Amino acid sequence: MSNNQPRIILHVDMDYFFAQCEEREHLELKGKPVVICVYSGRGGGAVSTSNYEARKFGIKAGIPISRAKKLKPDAVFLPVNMELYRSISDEVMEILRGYCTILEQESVDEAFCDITGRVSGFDEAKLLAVRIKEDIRQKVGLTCSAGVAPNKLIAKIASDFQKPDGLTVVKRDEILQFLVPLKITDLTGVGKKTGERLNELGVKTIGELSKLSADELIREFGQAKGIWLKQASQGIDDSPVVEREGTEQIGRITTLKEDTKDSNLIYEVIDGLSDEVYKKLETRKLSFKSVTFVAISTDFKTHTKTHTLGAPAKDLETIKESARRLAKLFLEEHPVTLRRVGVRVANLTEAKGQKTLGNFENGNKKR
Ligand code: DGT
Ligand code: CA
Ligand code: CA
Repeated sequence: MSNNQPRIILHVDMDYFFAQCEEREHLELKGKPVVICVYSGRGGGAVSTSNYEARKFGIKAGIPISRAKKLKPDAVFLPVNMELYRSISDEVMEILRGYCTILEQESVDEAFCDITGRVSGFDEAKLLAVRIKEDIRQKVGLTCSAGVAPNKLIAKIASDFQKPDGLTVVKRDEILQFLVPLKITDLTGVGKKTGERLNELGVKTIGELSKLSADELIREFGQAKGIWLKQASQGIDDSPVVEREGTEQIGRITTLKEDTKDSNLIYEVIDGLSDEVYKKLETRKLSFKSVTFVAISTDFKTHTKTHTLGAPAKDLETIKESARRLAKLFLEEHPVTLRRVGVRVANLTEAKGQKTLGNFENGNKKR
């Protein structure tokens, strides 16, 4: 790191993410075992994830669907609806972004936030994490688990430490006692192969791993991995939180006052959402290259329509116009009743230079 200020990193991971998204969309699923399935061509397939009710019966990610059906025949089995999970993921990431200086989205359901500059220390960081969890619960309707620590490695292990709806804070001087009893496979980056080899060496816990010398580890696993294992076992990790290019999107989604297919009502809502998206872009001085209209129909299906611009734009009109046009096209193609609608922009870049509005308009009108 370029400065010496101790870092405070927050890691957020959504609880039983795909299954919890389905619970949000289908309230009648609450309390029932829910299994999300990836079906393969020939009627087989594997479990992608399951809610905690289903996990009680031994149904977890990776097992064959046929096995899950034997374990709990009357569980609810649903196919993956990635569009839904992506749009809910965008809602979560947008909230997180509001609380941190840098956000690194690691996967659809988790992210690292560098909150160093936002809080005075770990006590305040804990309060902030509580507030973020509550905000996600209220605005998105889902629970998550969070970890707060001086680096990414420990923050990630901490978020997984108490699940679901957990919060674990590990201060610098607590790192070693936190790590010592944990299994080596809890160390993010120790996969099956490394884990097995370490087991053969009689090493089961991170505490035991930390007792091996760097030389021994390098001999076993090579220079890079050996050094990494030595450092990780002591909770040392200097990797910075970095924004992943291309993953960034800014979106707003809302539930309509009533279910409708009336385009005028929908346009009105889109205009409001476009305003909000624009404000966010403007404060962060970003341009976008694509606009997406998101529609969730009353049958809970999520649909999206995206328009990619010829050149980056940063003006409100382009967002509004594109979103309205996409909505119009969508409603013509799908005469369905809508429950929620959203607008998002993506392919974000820094709005460089002093291009005039005219320039942008010329660029954008050539569609
Ligand atoms: P958690 O975090 O333990 O409460 O449960 P999840 O379901 O959120 O687990 P996580 O964070 O490892 O994964 C996030 C989502 O990614 C999960 O909801 C479904 C998907 N996923 C996880 N593992 C697999 C897998 O083995 N296959 C497939 N297709 N999807 C997976
Ligand atoms: Ca998760
Ligand atoms: Ca995850």
